[in-house]
Amino acid sequence: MTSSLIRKLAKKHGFDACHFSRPMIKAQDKDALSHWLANDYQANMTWMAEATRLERRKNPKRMLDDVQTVICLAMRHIPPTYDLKMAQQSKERGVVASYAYGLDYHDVMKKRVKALARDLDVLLGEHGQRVYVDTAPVLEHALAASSGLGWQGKHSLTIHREHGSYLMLGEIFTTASIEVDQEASQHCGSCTACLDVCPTKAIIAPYVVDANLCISYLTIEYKGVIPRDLRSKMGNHIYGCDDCQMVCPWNRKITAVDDILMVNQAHILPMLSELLLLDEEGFRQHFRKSPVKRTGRVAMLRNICVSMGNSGIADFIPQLLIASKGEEALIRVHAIWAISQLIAESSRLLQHLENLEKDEVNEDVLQEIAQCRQEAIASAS
Ligand code: B12
Ligand code: SF4
Ligand code: SF4
Repeated sequence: MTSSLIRKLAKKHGFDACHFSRPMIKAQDKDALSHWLANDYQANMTWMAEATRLERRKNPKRMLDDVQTVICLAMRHIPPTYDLKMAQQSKERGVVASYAYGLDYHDVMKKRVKALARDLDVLLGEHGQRVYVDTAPVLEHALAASSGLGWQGKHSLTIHREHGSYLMLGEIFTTASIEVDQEASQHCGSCTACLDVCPTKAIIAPYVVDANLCISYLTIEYKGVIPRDLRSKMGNHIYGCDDCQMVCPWNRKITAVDDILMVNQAHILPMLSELLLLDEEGFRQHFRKSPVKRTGRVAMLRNICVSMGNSGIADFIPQLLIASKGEEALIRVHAIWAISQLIAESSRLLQHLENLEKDEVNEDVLQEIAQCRQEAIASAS
């Protein structure tokens, strides 16, 4: 009874799914999380391995005294507006993950979850509650699966039977005891489309993603020099990656979605050459209210250089030469790599590298120049 009233309220607040679970994580999920961390699949996201946060992820009861129920919520976002082939062929453009086409979902979703929580205060009377969206130490997929919201696909994301996986998840933990739903059943079957398509083979086994290899991690969370062997596999992804979701059969039949994140057309397949021109102020303005702003200009321009390097478009070279002499070493490293990918003639490339080396003092940049030189010499002989 209470659950159906809450479901109605959730719908009123714009949620596409609302399910209920006890605050419990199964032993196999706890073990899988420990195994994931033991293998360093969390990459530089060291917060994931912090003892207190880990303990909370494994024991949701630690999140709120006397918590009885977890209300699992999902909101859909507009899926990619192109198919994989079209995205890959748009070489002069960068691919931005569809959840980032518009406003930052954290802001939009948190407001809605809080509004729903206020209604619950009225409906449930005296009770304790806390709301979470993404960043809290909550094992969202495991709770979503046990609440029946959706199963965890082999790409590790939660799939809703009708709405697919282009979802944002959030939870309300409450001390009220509400009847719970049945656990979701698995519907991946023998499909392996996501594992097969992943450009960097980051889905190292069904249900397990090594963040070190995932383009989403490399382009958004990671702020350093991108490993050389991964750069060419990144194609024209400049912010996040939807490839494993784009091939998923469960995303084929999804119905039209309300534009709750207010898509900004400028963020769909933007021109690489325009983005590389952005200075700090221009970047802030361009990505105001977008999740992209969290990644910062330097990391974003790094990603743009990599995409330019993978484009095969020689017209990018003059712009990259300017970037290779810019202020930020991180951008210089990737601009130089990109130049080395686009200049086929070794003698010309070696000349550029020699010029760039003259005034360079940064170790990472010098190392990049040395590696590009070695490769140019090897390809000439
Ligand atoms: C860290 C993180 C990342 C990392 C690591 C991703 C990962 N797969 O672990 C990086 C930066 C790579 C990332 C990328 C993305 N993320 Co992210 N991310 C998170 C975050 C904060 C934690 C995830 C986590 O705990 N990972 C640790 C691993 C161990 O957990 P797990 O994947 O659930 O692991 C389980 C399985 O391995 C399972 N398992 C193991 N063996 C088996 C066997 C079987 C049979 C089964 C069923 C299960 C199973 O057991 C483990 C424990 O339950 C969550 C939010 C949250 N608080 O949960 C968002 C979240 C998962 N991300 C989200 C999104 C949208 C993305 C991207 C799609 C963004 C993009 N477009 O670029 C990509 C997708 C990449 C991918 N294929 O996973 C959404 C997913 C929405 C959905 N539909 O599920 C979330 C839920 C955020 C949100 N609140 O909406 N993300
Ligand atoms: S988001 Fe991209 S790189 Fe990461 S697992 Fe999916 S397909 Fe692979
Ligand atoms: S692509 Fe296939 S294996 Fe991967 S999540 Fe979708 S149904 Fe499951």
